[in-house]
Amino acid sequence: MSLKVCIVGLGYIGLPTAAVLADKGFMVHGVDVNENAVNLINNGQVHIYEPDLEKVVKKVVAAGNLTADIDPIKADIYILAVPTPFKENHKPDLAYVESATKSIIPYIEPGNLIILESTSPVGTTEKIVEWILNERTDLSIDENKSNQVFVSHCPERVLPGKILKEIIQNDRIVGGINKISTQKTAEFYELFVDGKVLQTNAKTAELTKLTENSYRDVNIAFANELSMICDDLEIDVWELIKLANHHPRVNILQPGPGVGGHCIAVDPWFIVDAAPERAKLIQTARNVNDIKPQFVIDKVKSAISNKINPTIACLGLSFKANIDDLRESPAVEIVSKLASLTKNMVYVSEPHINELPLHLLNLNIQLSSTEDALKHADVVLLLVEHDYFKLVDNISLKNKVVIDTKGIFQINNEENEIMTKAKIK
Ligand code: SAJ
Repeated sequence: MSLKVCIVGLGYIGLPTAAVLADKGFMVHGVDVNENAVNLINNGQVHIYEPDLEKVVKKVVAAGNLTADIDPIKADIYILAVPTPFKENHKPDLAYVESATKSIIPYIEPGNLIILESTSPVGTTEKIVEWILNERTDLSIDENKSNQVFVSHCPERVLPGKILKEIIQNDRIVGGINKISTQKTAEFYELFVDGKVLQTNAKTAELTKLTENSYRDVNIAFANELSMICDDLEIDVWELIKLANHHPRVNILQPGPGVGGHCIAVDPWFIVDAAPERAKLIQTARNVNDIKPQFVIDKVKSAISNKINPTIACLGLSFKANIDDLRESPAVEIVSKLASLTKNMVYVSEPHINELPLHLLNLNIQLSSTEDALKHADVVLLLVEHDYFKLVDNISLKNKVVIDTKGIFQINNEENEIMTKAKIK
C-alpha cells in the first residue's frame, strides 16, 4: 500500500512537493488555511505560478492521488512547509510553524514521521518535539519504544522557477532529532530524490540551510556594493564584473535593485539573531542589500531633478526574473516610493501579473503593457531582467532617461540622455 503523506502549507514549496509526491504514487493530502487555494487545488488548478505546476496538479488530482483541505488527516508522514518570516525587530517568527505543528498533533500516531521543510532558526526542530510531547504525553521520541515518533528537519532548497525539477534533482540535507529519525527521513527522500540525501543532526541541517542563503546574500551584497562604488567612480559595473570574472577563481554575482523574495532577504537574520556578536559580515551584507532600493530611488530623483512632473515607466515588479512572485520585492518598494515623486501616472509593466498588489492600488500607479509604458515615459527604470524586457529595442528607448538596474539594455548613452553614472549599476 502506498504511503500517506500529509503536507501542511500549500504555498511555493508545499504545493509543488505535494504534486511531485502524488505524481510518484504517494497518497497525498495537502492542508492550507487558504480556502480559496484548497478549492482551486481540488479542481486541479493552482493559486501560484510555477512552470508546469498546474499541469501536474491537474493530473494527480484527477488520478485521486492529491486531495486538499483546511484540516489534516491521519497519515504516515507529515511535512510542514509553512512560512518562517521575521518580526519587525528581525527576530524569527515561528507562529506558522507552531500552528502547523499544533494542527497535526491530534492526528499523530506512534511510528509517524514528522518533517520540517520550512527554513528555520537553529533549535526549531527540537521545539516541534517539545510542542508535540507537551500535548501528547502518550507519545515519545525514545528509541525502541513502541510509542516512538520520528522528527527531522529537511530544508527545502529549490529555486523558484525551477521547483519541480529541483525537488527531484537537488541533493538534500536530512537532520533528525536522533539517528533513527534521520535514517527514516533519509529513506523517505531516497524514494523520490535523484540527488544525494546527506545525513546529519537537526541543528546542523537548520544552520546549513541558513548558511546557503547567507552565502548568496553576502555575495550579492558584494556585487551591489561594487555597483555603488562604480557609480561614484563612473565605471561600468557590468563590464567590471565581466572582466574580473575572467580570473579562474573569481565569480562575482550580479548587482540589482536590491534583494527580494522570502528567503535570502530573511534567513541571514536568523543567524544574526542566534549569534549577534559574531555574525558581523552577514549583518553588514543584509544592510548593504537593504539600502540598494533607496540608492535606485535617489538615482531616479537626480535623473528627474530638472523635469516637472515627469512620467516614469518601471519595467518589472517581481522579486526576480521570469516569475510572478512579488514577495519582499525591491521593485515593489521602489515603485511605491516613486509614485510620490511625480503627480503624473507611474506606468508599471509586469507581464506576469494581471493586477497590482493591494497596497499599490490607491497610488498614481498604472499596470500597463510594456509598449504603453514606454510610449508615455520620460524616464524608463528597468527593475527586473525578465526575458520579455530583453526584446525592448533601442528605438523605444530613444530620447528617454534610462536607468537600468540589471544591465540588460545595450544603449547609446548620449542619444538617451544617460550618463554612465545614471545607468546604475
Ligand atoms: N539576485 C541578485 N543578483 C544575483 C542573484 C540574485 O541581485 O546575482 C537577487 C534576485 O534578483 C532576488 C534575490 O537576489 O531578488 C534572491 O534570488 P535568488 O535567485 O538568489 O534566490 P531565491 O530567493 O529565489 O531562492 C533562494 C535559493 N538559495 C540559494 O541559491 C542559496 C534557493 O535554492 C532556496 O531554496 C531559496 O532561496 C529558499 O527557499 O530558501
